[in-house]
Formats: sequence, C-alpha cells, structure tokens
Amino acid sequence: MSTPFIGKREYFPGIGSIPFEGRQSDNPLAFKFYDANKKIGDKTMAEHLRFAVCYWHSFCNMGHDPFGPGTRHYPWDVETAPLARAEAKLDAAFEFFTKLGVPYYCFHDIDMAPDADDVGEYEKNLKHMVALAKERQSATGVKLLWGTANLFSHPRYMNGAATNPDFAVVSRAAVQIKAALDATVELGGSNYVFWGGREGYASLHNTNMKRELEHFARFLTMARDYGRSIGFKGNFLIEPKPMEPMNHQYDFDSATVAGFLQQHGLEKDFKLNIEANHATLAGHTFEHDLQVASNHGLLGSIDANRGNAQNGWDTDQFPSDLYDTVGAMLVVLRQGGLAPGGLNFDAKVRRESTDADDLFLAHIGGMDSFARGLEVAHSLLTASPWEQWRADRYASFDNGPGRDFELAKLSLDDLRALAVKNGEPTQRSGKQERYENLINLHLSR
Ligand code: XLS
Ligand code: CA
Ligand code: CA
Repeated sequence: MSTPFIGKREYFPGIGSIPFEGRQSDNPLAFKFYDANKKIGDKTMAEHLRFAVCYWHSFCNMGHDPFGPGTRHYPWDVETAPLARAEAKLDAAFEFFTKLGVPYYCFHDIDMAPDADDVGEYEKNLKHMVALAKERQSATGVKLLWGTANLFSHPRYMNGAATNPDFAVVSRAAVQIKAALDATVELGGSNYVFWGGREGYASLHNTNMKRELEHFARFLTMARDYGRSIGFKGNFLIEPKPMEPMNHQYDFDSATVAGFLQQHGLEKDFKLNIEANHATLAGHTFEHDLQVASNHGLLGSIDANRGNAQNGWDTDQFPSDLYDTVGAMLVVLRQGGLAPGGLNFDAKVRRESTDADDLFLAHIGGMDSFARGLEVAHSLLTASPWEQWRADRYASFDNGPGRDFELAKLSLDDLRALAVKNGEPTQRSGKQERYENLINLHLSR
C-alpha cells in the first residue's frame, strides 16, 4: 500500500492509494466499479467522468447546521495562524486528491486563502496560496476543473453581490471576481463558475427585479471580457439554483438561465454547471435539468450530489442512486461528453460522519455510482433496443407529410386537411414500463 503525500506531514495516515478491486471485493477502501483505465466505448472511464473533489465541503465544512456547531475535527485546524492553517489544509487536500486518484479539484477563493476586509490583504493571501497550489498541482498532476469566488458568505453580500441594490457592494464584489479569475488562469483552470448565491431577492416589495437582472448581465459581461483579456480560454459556467439562501434566485433552473444568456448575448462564452440537488429543489429531476441544458448546447459541467427525497432541501449528499447516475450519463453520452467540464462532488459527508475515512468512503461511493451509471448508460445506448424504440416513436416524422411539417412546408390548413383524410389517430402506447424494465435488466447484468 503506497502512501503518497506531498506536504510536511501525512493527514490521512493508514489510508493509501485507493485501488480498483472489482465488484467481488469487500474492501471498503477500494473501488468496485471505477477502473480509471477501463475503456467504455472509445474513452477510458477517467476520460468520460473527469471527477473533481470540492475544497469547501471536504476541507472547510465542519458539519455545523442551524441547530448546532460543527462535529468534525480537522488535523490541519491545529494551526492557529490563518495562513499556516490554509497551507496545512492545502497539503491535506492534495494528499486526499492523490490518494483518491481524482484528476481534478474545484475551489472558492476563500476556501483556499484566508479572507480579509482589506482588499490588499485579501489579494495577497490568495496570491500566496495560489502559488503554493500551483506547486502542488505540478508535483501531483492534479488539475483545476474550476475556480470561483464566494460572493455569498460575507455579511456585505447579504442583499446580493452583482445584483446588490448598493453600487458600493457591486464594486466590492468585482475585487473577488477579478482575483478569482486571475487565480483560475494562473492555475490553468478549465472553467470558471458563477453560482448566484444571493443573486435573487427576499421580498419583491423592496426589489426592482428588472434593474437587478440588467446589472447581473452587465457584471457577467465585464467578468467575461476581463477573463478573456487575461487569456482565459475555458468556459464560464452559471450554476442554476431556485432558492436557498434567497427565497427566489435569479438563476432558477436550466431553462431560466438559457433564456437569460441568450437574451444578453452571453451564450457563446457561458455554459451551465448543473447540480443534481439544485434541479430537484427546482421541482425537476436531475436528468430533466441536464437534458434542458444539453438541448441548448449549454451543458458544460455537473455538480454531482443528491438531495433528500422526503424534505427536498439542498442537503448535498453524495450520489449513491444508480437510477440517477444512469439517467445523467445517458444525457452526457448522447451529447458526446462533458469536457472541458467534469463531475465535481459538491457533496458533504453527514454531520454524524466524523471519522477521517468517511471522506474517502463517500467519494469512493460517489465515483463507483457514476462509473456504474456510465457502464449501464453505455450498454443501454449500444447494446439494447432503447434508442431504436425512441426513434420508432417519432417515425411518423421521418418521411411523408410528417417530414414536410418538420421542414416547414405545411400550413395549418394542410394539417387540417390531413386530419380529415386520415380520420381518428390510432392509439399508440408510450410503453414507459418497458424502458424501466430495460434499465433494471442492464443494471443487474
Ligand atoms: C451552493 C452551490 C455552491 C457552488 C459554488 O449551493 O452549490 O457550492 O457550487 O459556489
Ligand atoms: Ca454546486
Ligand atoms: Ca447544493
């Protein structure tokens, strides 16, 4: 068991590189399905899935909830000086990424570097940490999937950042966006994410929604222009979420954001980062919001997690439902992959999960769930009648008047005349259960 770690000390002692052992293994610290180099179609599992670990839930979140404080004790928190603590946390993070064998990670500016109200100090802290992260990246080969700025935790952002009614706050938000874009470019990040944490409202009584949305578009356009001017070539990603923390958030869901991007001419540079639990919070399935994004050519990346079916909240649990991962991978495979995006585990272990190995167990489970989802989706698409069934359902549009309708060659009068000629349509079953049975059959193979 090799124990790769690159910092001054080992933060996860007793846990080595996580091996692939296959489905017969009962070693909890081994992959049963995720075999990085296994070919699925023309790509390896690693190339299809492009897994990333998130910094905030895995190394910053202490397990607090509205009813009580954190329950976790991180060994890197013994450092009391903020910068020393950040450095120790960075070493722990890269040790974890390496042992788990993920190719990517994601971070917010103030997950990695200590925050400061003084702009100069904030920028200095971030630059210092980014230089260290760059060294760790080249020592380990782990890359940055995306960077972002936290524009929702500090009390100054309580009424929003880019959509704040006070211009002073909007300008202050630009400090962090600029610094986080600089950091992302410096670290060779493939994407840059905007999650509109408090870009929304608590009450319409005091809100000029139209004006706030215009400010939002202006701000994103400025960020896009700045990013391109410093050489950022990747995708800008907007991450929809309907509510939490605000009553209503502007980036409600895929459909809303697609319309907003198109309205403001941003759809060439921006794509969407779809989080499973945000889709369910919006009253959709994960698969639905992925499909809507994909329909628009805007599915850029995924935040892989799941909510709680009983309460619907944004609980950010690790993905474990194979039905969900099959559904997600069907959409991803049909659009030809996610690159330069990936699958980021924006998920946290439960407040009650307090052992050091829980973070490994959670990620192993999430990676195995998506690896199995990939295998099953691939087998449904290539070794089952699934696609043929779907195509047959629309066969009446493949030629004749149906095809003419698609080609805009018919008028409403023409359709009426066809209806009169054809008489009452024959009933055709949707056969939903047949598809459900097929998924279960391929899951069990
Ligand atoms: C919170 C969001 C957030 C973004 C990044 O609900 O998921 O973590 O992914 O700011
Ligand atoms: Ca997220
Ligand atoms: Ca979430």
